[in-house]
Amino acid sequence: MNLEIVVLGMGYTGIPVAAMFASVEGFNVIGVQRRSKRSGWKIDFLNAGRCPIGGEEPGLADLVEKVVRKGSFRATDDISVCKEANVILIDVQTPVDENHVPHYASLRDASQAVGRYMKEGVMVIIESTVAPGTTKYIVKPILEEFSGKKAGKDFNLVYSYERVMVGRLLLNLIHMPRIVGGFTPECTQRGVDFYRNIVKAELFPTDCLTAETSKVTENTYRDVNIAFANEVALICESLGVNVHEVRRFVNSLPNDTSDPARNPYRMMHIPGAGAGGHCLPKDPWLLKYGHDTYGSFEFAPKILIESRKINDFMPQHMKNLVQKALHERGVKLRDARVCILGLAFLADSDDTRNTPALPLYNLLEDTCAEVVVHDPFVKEFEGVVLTNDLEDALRNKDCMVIVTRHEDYTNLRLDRLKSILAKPVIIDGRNVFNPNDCEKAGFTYRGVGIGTQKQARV
Ligand code: SAJ
Repeated sequence: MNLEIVVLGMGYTGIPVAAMFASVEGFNVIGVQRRSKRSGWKIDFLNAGRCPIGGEEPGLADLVEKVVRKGSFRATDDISVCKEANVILIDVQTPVDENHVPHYASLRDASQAVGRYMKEGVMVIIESTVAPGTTKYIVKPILEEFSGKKAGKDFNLVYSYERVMVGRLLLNLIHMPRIVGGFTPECTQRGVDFYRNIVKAELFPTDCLTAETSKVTENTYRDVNIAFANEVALICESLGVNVHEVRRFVNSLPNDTSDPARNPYRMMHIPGAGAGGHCLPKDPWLLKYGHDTYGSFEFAPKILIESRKINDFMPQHMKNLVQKALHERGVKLRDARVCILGLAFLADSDDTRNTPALPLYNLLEDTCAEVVVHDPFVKEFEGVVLTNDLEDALRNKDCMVIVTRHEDYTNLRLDRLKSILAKPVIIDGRNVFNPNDCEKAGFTYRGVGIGTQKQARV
């Protein structure tokens, strides 16, 4: 079967999905990317067979090179390529603004452009994460207005969300079950048949609204569980116990005693320095927005909002740990020289979207004598003193603060650290070091959720 496919948005979702479909025999894929100051460079980069996504991303760079050389994938900023397309995927950014309201400028622009060029019989698929109700009440009317065509009659409309995760983009795309929500059952079936070309896992057919709601609920579920773990971590610190031991014991309770490892009901998440990324910090607000805007009755969600507050508080808590630890070493925060390890929001990636390292950096930068950030993958970041040279970052600093669990940091040796740092002080936001080893080696150690008897009143 020959198919002309267009993917709008060459980001962490658009690039892997475009490359995967371009690897299917007979499929020809064009990636559309605006020639913006921030992302325009990706077009020529991709057409040179190179993958713009940094960090550890198994298989993606090879696949991009292969499909470009094969001639089944190219990138452009010319949106009019949509006029030849049988299938158009929309993978643009859908952030929320400072009032937690969805900012749909890219989605509206993309929908207008697709509407202007799309042909009869095309299938339009939204993959971006959106508030429940967005496909029906925002995208569909725009597509119909600009094309003069009717959804479900003259073209198919589908909402099918991505489950990608940096560091395993292709793996999740191929092996994660996928939910396919159609505007009509025919739209759903065509969507399912289409994804069957690349997805080896189960495909769940449903409608657009249920699929939209499932996506933001899936991420909100994770955000709420992380918030619970962070709240327990704060309690453990005040009690003087180690949250990671508590978590190990809590997660040891099997549901199925014949197979203890299989424990679907109790899976306490991992507390830490904060929950960043493009998804978790915004999807709870998209869920709330959908309910507030398209819901049929008033109800104020509480858990998802309080959870966001707890997760957003963790950078402040990290700063408090820095202050307490330095105080123990007789260093005032205003005189302190601090090294933050990790700018990316996730281990071994270069993705800095909504990273919890930034609010911590800003909090410390306002008070300390010097703050420098190290990251092995992030090459530049406006407004942050950043280096890729670890020794340089640590030299003569009064403390090091771990925010991202990059592999490189898990191999750091305490004796080496002691010889580089001015003061042996470690603030651990990702449980990288063993507190007892640190204290035995003469360090002042503070970790999220790591309480010591010294601190506890009990
Ligand atoms: N985090 C914790 N504790 C945990 C897990 C994560 O503090 O136990 C932190 C991480 O350090 C990071 C943030 O949360 O700062 C997000 O981490 P993540 O592992 O959720 O990474 P994302 O945001 O790239 O991936 C999530 C995933 N969603 C779910 O697992 C429900 C992924 O499957 C989605 O595809 C992705 O969001 C998305 O694009 O929506």
